[in-house]
Amino acid sequence: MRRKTGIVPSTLMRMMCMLRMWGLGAGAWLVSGAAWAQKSFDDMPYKLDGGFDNPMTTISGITELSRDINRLYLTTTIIVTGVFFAVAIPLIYTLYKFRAKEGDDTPPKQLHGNVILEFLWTVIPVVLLVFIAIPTWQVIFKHDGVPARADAIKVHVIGHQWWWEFQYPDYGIKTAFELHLPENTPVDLSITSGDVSHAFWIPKFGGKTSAINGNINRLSWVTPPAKMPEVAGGDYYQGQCAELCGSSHALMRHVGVVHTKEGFERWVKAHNQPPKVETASQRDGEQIFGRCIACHAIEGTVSATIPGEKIGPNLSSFGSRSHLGAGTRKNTEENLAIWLRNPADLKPGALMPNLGLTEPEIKSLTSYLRQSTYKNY
Ligand code: HEC
Ligand SMILES: [Cu+2]
Repeated sequence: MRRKTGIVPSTLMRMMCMLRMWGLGAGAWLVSGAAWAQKSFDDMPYKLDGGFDNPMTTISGITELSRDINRLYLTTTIIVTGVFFAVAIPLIYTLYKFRAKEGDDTPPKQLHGNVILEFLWTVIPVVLLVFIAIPTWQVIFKHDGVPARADAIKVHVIGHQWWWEFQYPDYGIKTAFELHLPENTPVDLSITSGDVSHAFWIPKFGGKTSAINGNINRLSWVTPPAKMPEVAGGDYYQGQCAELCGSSHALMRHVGVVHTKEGFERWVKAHNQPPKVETASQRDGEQIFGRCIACHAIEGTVSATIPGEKIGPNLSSFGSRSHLGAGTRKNTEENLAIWLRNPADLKPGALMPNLGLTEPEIKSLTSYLRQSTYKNY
């Protein structure tokens, strides 16, 4: 006997009840989970200071590369949405139509070995993959195959545990954390690592790229127009190391700073000027800096004449950096003092040791280092 009514409404009711219970359960989990996450965040000893105008997002890209990648995502999403409905609708229909019915024990008709079906569900996915592969190749070759433009600014990007170094071979500049660039200009980045693998990534510029020791990966984009008046010191676009590289991986940020052309030229001219030593305390600081020069250099001072690779960031124009410790904290006098007292207080595993400096020494050093700024010129 086949029952025509009754089964559907009661099944639906049961499903609705279950969904409601799941919903309530999931809601409770979400609320308590969010409260727990907030509390753990508040209790966390190592926090990042904010203060950048541009959030890290890939969906509102500002370079041609990031827009091309987004278009590719959109194409793929449209195709897979079509596939989803083409599979889900017949599936739901089939589940309903051929469900087990009371009093009907006949086994369903078996379709094993149907050549036409086997052929179709092999060929259709192949065709779909080709439709996704073609635009993917186009984007890869458009941005990867072209030789770097002759007018491009060359920058060597080196990932270190746990900070980013930027070297401008054409300008003799070495810096950290802030990748300064002129607006509307092609940039040719050669990305590598000084130790373990890292990944360079400014989401709004697009093109997350691995930084691998002994290997150079290229990335290029054309910078967007500068938005802010140059007095503000350029537009800051946040980036973050995107490959787990050790205990301070999450505290390894970088920013792209886009200037007007004149602003960039001013930055280039002033960057390597030595700190202006004006007070007695700054003179002391300059002296004490003698203990740091095995690992750090400041252009235009003795420290820069010592040969060999330095393991710490170049501190020329350090006073102008918005943040210190690869974006861990805002670059203020107090935070610099905390850093100098014991770097690991701000950053676990920081490869700069606690140098056992006294408070007066720290005061002189902060006063000296804050003089090393291109904004003074
Ligand atoms: C043994 C090497 C070493 C010595 C010695 C050393 N540093 Fe460092 N320093 C580092 C490293 C490595 C970093 C990067 C740490 C990080 O961000 O993870 C660093 C970072 C810094 C930073 C932050 C730079 C930035 O771009 O945010 C400052 C400021 C600094 N050091 C000052 C000093 C001063 C001042 C001294 C001397 C009193 C000193 N350092 C001695 C290795 C050293
Ligand atoms: Cu890293």
